Amino acid sequence: MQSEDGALPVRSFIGLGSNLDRPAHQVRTALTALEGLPGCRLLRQSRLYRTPPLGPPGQSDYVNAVALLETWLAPLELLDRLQEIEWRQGRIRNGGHWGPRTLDLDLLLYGEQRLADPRLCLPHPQLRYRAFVLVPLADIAEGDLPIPGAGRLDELLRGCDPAGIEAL
Ligand code: A4P
Ligand code: MG
Repeated sequence: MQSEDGALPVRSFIGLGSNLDRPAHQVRTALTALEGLPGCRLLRQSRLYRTPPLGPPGQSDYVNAVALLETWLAPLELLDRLQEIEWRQGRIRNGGHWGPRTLDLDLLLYGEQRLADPRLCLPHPQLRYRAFVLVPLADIAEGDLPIPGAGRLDELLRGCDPAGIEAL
């Protein structure tokens, strides 16, 4: 499919995470919202995983998943749409950086684009280190998926520690 101006879509992976207010429900609701996003098509979604929290101690476990979109939106437009979904789902930030949240949507990859905008870094700078992202990503991507600046998905998976991560 092409947009009216003939532009081709880009494949973009989105990371979903929640550890407040029925996390699995938050993630499923967000997947439904991604399915309805204008200018996008939801192509694949990973299983949902329960994952140990990274960040300040005392947080509950997270539920994480990854979705693959085909999108005609520019990267910053897509980020705006993701942040609208976060706010619609009542994102509460009461734990500071890396603290608990009802919904976090991270733009992990936008094709093979690299970007260092004040509002958007691509690929997501933490992607390469995080088993709670790499494990669900591997559900829906090939091992040779390029992560610009970091290598291939299968190499990164070998270097991460999946301890405590369980499919729901
Ligand atoms: N921003 C820049 N690049 C991006 C990108 N690629 N995708 C900017 C999304 N946003 C991006 O993010 C702050 C700003 O980053 C945004 O306004 C956007 O312009 P935020 O999500 O509002 O703030 P934050 O979440 O507190 O910080 P940060 O660094 O984004 O945290 P993360 O990386 O999202 O990590 N443990 C487990 N098990 N599972 C999790 O999902 N998540 C976090 C949060 C911590 N621990 C976790 C999990
Ligand atoms: Mg975030």
